[in-house]
Amino acid sequence: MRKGTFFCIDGHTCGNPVRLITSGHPQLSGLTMSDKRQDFLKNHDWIRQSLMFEPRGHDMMSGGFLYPPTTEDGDAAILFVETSGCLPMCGHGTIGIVTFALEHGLLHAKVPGTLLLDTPAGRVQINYEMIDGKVQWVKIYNVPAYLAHQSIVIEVDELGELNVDIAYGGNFYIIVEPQDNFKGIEHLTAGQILKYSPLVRDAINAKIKCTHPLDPTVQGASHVLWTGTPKNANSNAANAVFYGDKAIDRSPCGTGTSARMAQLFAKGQLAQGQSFTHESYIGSQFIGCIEKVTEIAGITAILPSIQGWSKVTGTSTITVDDDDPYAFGFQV
Ligand code: PYC
Repeated sequence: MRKGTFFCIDGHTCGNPVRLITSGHPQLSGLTMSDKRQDFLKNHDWIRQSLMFEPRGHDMMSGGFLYPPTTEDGDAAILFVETSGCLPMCGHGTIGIVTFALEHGLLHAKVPGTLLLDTPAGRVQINYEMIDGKVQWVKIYNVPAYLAHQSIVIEVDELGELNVDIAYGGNFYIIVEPQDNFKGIEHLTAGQILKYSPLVRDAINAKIKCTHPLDPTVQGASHVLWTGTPKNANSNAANAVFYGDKAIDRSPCGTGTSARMAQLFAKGQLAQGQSFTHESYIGSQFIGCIEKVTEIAGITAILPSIQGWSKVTGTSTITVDDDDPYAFGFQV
């Protein structure tokens, strides 16, 4: 029996995959996107597993659904899906979803060039430029980002002692900067990043409980952001972001760039209004900026912006049948 049929627009944001699923949306209960995220995870997670895991997806697969706005002035809402679950916020996913939806006539801005989107992490504003039906760039004014914990020492097999910070930029990021036992991403292979990152994540989550002060459903340090020397002369910094169980972000990571700017701001190394060109593991770039300084629940935070681009690579109709032993995918 047919369990589901999903029309998808596939593409990438600065190299990292984005799958916008435009049909087969489950009806979600709840008033906010955070509530709806919980409902999706509890009652409809098979859709994510089917569309993100092999054989219909792969380790890096990431995407989302557009929903009607949950606020009066919103233009639309996004539910993010990826191999690790449903992220509260995803920067590269938002840039891709907005680009694909605008180019396919699925999103209409009340004010041309501007969109207000509701995400599980909160409201984000989008600015974009469209020429001859093609979106040239998308800029996200992201949710508040802040440095959550500083200088935590962990012990990691093979590497030894590491001193790390944790910052929030829509997800909680463990930030590893060059130090005695880690010389920078240019000194690690992709295989080593995939091997050490889960060890770093486990060590941190065993030691510290990260919970968002305004939404207790957003918890746990999920991503590991390793820093290093950029390949491009015009980049300010480079990173390799580990997410899920086996993924290194091919884009510079929108929520990771927000978290990194919050960390650098808190340490006095990046100022309000300063532009921050952040490079990914494959050398693609986002332009970040600290737009404003604010506070959430008494914590000093920044309002970051991130700008990048996406390209559509194709469309597909994905079917999920009950008699397929891998209807809900698998992970190796
Ligand atoms: O761009 O925010 C992002 C992101 C999160 C995980 C992968 N990319």
